[in-house]
Amino acid sequence: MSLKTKKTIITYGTFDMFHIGHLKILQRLSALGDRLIVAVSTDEFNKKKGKKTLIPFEQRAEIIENIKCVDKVIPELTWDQKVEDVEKYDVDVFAMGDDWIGKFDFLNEYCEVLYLERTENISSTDLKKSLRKFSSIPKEDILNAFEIIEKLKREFE
Ligand code: C2G
Repeated sequence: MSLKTKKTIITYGTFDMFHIGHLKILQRLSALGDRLIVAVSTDEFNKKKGKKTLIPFEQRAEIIENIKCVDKVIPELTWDQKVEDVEKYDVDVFAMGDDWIGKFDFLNEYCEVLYLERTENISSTDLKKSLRKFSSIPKEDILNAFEIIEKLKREFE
């Protein structure tokens, strides 16, 4: 009987517009064990989730792959792959942010299930909203604003 030495953690997400909330949860998950596997949702799967992403899957996966505390990145293609992943990678802990609380309790049959507190006041959705607001400002208005700032700057010099 082989003694299991490495504790494996798995989590899932889109990680669009990677921000501090994403980093914090990955760091906390990694601290729970020895190996952290992150399943990154593909663009096709996000369409099924009704989620539009700004950053394409390949780039989101590459960013996560290069986060120090992440050991492995796999694609998330469907809602139904979690049991298979838990068994395939011999996972000890499945964990998500608490915006998913209770949604994956069925996995308790296969491994420990945890929901961690989200980082407040930051989300990809809000970042995208701000970008949309910003990009909705007519170019002329932005140029005018810069002109006014330039004038003020000259007056203060
Ligand atoms: N998160 C967080 N704090 C934030 C924003 C996000 O801790 N301020 C966490 C979420 O709770 C989640 C992870 O970061 O655990 C990734 O979040 P999303 O990219 O929004 O993931 P989502 O699109 O909800 O995908 O099968 C599950 C899905 O793939 C989850």
